[in-house]
Amino acid sequence: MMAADLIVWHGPNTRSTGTVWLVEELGVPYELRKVDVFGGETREAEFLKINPAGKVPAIRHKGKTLTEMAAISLYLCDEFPKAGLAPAIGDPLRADYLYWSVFRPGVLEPAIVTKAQNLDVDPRTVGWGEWETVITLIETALEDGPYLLGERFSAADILIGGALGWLKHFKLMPDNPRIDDYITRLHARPAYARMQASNQ
Ligand SMILES: N[C@@H](CCC(=O)N[C@@H](CS)C(=O)NCC(=O)O)C(=O)O
Repeated sequence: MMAADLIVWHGPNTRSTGTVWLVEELGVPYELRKVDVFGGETREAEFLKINPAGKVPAIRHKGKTLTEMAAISLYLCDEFPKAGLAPAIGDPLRADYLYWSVFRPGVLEPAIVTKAQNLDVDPRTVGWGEWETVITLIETALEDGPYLLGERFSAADILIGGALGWLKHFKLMPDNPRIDDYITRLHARPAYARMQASNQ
């Protein structure tokens, strides 16, 4: 059997679930390399050669290693455009797609950590603002359709919806009918179920 051109380093039940979900949605062959994050493997010399930051996800494609889940998502959707997970350059939805893809690490992630760890920050001096604002922005985007881009599912839903799913799981977010429906809709996707198998 030929080696897959795409390798995904994944720590079961960590942020890299989003990358596995993405490649399952893309429907491309890949080799899954599991990393024991909770056992400390990400801090070992062998893994640090792959990602010196000591974090999953990481991918290797065409001999090039890439880390950071949002960068990986943007890269893979452009490399595998047939899956239609990214509006093409020139499509008016491209702007929203880029906005939400960058929103995950730039705004949502730090807002989650600030809230979860009860950190005291001045919302005017940090780049992500207040928790309520962040959630309202997502809720408002979902007014126009089942997904962040309206009727169109995209890789941005995996980035944002993936984080929201973790928030619900860890009971960090109160009930919110629109966001709860969104998470349920995303979790019903066959690719999401296939990703869950990789967590075993
Ligand atoms: N900035 C990274 C964060 C990824 C991340 O936080 N990964 C965690 C798993 S949830 C990790 O690998 N932690 C292992 C460690 O710090 O040793 C991204 O967006 O991809």
